[in-house]
Amino acid sequence: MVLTAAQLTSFRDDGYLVIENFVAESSLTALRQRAGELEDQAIAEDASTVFSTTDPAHGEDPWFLESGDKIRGFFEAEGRRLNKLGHALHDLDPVFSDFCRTPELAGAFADLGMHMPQLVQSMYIFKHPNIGGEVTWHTDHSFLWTEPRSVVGAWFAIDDATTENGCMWAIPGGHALDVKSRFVREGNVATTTVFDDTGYPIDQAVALPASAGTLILLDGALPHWSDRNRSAHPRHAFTLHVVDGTADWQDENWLRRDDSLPFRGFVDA
Ligand SMILES: O=C(O)CCC(=O)C(=O)O
Repeated sequence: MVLTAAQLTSFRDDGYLVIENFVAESSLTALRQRAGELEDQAIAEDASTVFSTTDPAHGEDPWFLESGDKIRGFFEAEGRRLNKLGHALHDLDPVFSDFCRTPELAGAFADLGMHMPQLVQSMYIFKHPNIGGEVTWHTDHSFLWTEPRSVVGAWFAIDDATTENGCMWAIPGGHALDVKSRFVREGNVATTTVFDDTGYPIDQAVALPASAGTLILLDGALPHWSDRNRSAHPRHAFTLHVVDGTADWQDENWLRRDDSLPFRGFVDA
């Protein structure tokens, strides 16, 4: 067991679990360095697009829609820096794959009851000083839908994340609410279908400041948010989304894979 009984209870009750010191400093350094190289490469090639969660236009952007089985850069709206890299870092880059495929992380997902973990999506989110954008309130299930719901997010603080530089926020127990929207792809367009436009009770949200090396596990139905970076300090984070292969992945999900790159687990079968 990687997670204690108390941690499992906390995850079930709150919909999230904060685990400090999950990642060794050397692994953080390796990931930060590799992400920097990939950012430099993306900027040099200028092969990127602006990404903003406040702008639904990315649902029609081939650069985004075709990135499920690639490593692509997405620019901030201001400045020539990346908002993020996505979305198959964990399968295409050995440094990212090694970071994800550890016995500790595999054990944590096994403890959560995931029978056949499939690593479907990864993002390195830079949130650069002063320009790093907001990630609007959402649930991960809306984007990575399975029947039944199974997605769990593993969010890693690569830098210290604070309320000033854009740490995660979540609504404790919010995973018990019905998911209010779904991002549905038809052909080359993905749009959000809203089931309930009342909004999440964000007055109940709590900040989840996290020191570098912290892992936050997030239930797929948990509403979460991060502010833009209002500080002079970077807030790098890496996030990995895992679904259960025993649940049915929905073909209407925006994220598509070429047959040559099927979803994989923590260890090859
Ligand atoms: O890193 C962030 O600011 C947001 C990440 C997120 O929303 C996620 O991992 O689902």
